[in-house]
Amino acid sequence: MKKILWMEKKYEEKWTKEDFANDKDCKDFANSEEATAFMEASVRAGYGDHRLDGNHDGVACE
Ligand SMILES: [Ca+2]
Repeated sequence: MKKILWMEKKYEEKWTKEDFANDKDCKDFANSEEATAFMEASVRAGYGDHRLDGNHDGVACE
């Protein structure tokens, strides 16, 4: 839980609603951790998961 909170803090202000509104692909992220943080933030903001987690295990672009 602490790690998740830290991740959210780390990425908290990285993206705007415009980023969430544009469809993102795995190539738009440096790594899986960043893609997962984006996916979770986008879902929280109501913009969906951008289909970044193809096998639905909660980890994007692994
Ligand atoms: Ca996955």
